[in-house]
Amino acid sequence: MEIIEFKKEKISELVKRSQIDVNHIINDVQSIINKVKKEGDLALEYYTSKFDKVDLKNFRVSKKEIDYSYNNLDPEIIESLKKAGRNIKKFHQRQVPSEWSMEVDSGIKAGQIIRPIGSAGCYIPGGRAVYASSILMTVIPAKIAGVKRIVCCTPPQGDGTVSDAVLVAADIAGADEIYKVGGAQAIAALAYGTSSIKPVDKIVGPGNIFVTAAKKLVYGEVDIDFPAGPSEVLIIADENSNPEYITYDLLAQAEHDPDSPCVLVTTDSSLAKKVQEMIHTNIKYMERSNIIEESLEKYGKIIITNSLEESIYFSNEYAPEHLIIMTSNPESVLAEINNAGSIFLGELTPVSAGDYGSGTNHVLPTAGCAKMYSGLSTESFIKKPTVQTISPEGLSNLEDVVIPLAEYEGLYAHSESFKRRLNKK
Ligand code: HSO
Ligand code: ZN
Repeated sequence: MEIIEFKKEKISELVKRSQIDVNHIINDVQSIINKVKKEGDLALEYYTSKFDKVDLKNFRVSKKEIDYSYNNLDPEIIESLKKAGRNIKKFHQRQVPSEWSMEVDSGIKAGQIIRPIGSAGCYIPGGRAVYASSILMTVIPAKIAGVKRIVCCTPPQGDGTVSDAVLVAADIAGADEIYKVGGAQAIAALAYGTSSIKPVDKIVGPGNIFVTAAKKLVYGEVDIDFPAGPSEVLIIADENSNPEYITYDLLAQAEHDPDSPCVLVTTDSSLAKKVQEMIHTNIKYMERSNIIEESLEKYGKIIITNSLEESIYFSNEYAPEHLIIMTSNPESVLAEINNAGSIFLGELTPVSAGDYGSGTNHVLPTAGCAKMYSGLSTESFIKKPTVQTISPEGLSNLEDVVIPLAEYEGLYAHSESFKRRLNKK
């Protein structure tokens, strides 16, 4: 991991990391989507055989398969999933927004109600790890929001099954349907429907670049959450921070993906050197040392700043998915933070706590998207229609607004619909 002196002029260079640039694959992904749209299940069979190397005719996971997974899975893991599920549920219950109503002006009553979307599709990646925790993170908020139909899609393993932990997590979280379909073809099926998978209103969850590209292409036909690419972390540290904790927090994020960016920003150059050495010494003992080496080589950085203010400035420009504030007074730094997906305060708060079970969501915006998106939450599955009632007094109150503006816009039926009521009051 290289150590770099912070220079404000170089900020755009310094915040660069794996972009969610889907342009080079967009045509291929569009043709996958078109084929699924046209041929439905037959296209799903074709792509599952081509990409997942397994021939499936039936994509739906049966009750029998779920029961089998409960029997097959280590009881300790089942208990961990249940405990994580309880915390995630508690946290997301608190996120349910309230309905409200107010008097905007005399006789003009207006407010907001909350309604869940009708159906949600939760995508769970296969590939480099078994993301059972991601099932909890996507399904539980949808359930709490009141979504009636929650569908999960995940690629089948080589033997045509789905990992036991994923199925048990889906059951604990309350998923209604689970399908063994992955990649862009799963996103197309969720967006447009096939004879075995009915379409959904919104697709959420992390995925590889093909999934991200497909989500971008179907957006508008259905809603999506946001582009969620390789996991990333930025740590703000000072001379009192613990180099060992920092080292393992960086390694933990780097083991996700060879494109995972991991950054330490500190005012203390001796801490920087210690972390650099510790990473170097420990990397070879890690299970996933190949992935870690590649990601740290490509996007790992230790940045030395001249002040805490500069560290904060850099962090806000970087807009990391996960931000750990490990300085002496993390709360005061937090007050200055604008852009981050999820924030971890103090040296005893690792990202792994949020990844699995402190209750917060781990589906978060990456690649700088924390500048404009928040992570997945109960509100991601809730719509907020507005409601109003106008009384005779409200009509008079609005007369000098609606009629002149409607007529100025040349919309005389608008002004007429208002006038008719004025005359009746
Ligand atoms: N850090 C990942 C979530 C995860 N970690 C799942 C372990 N399992 C993205 O926030
Ligand atoms: Zn993680």
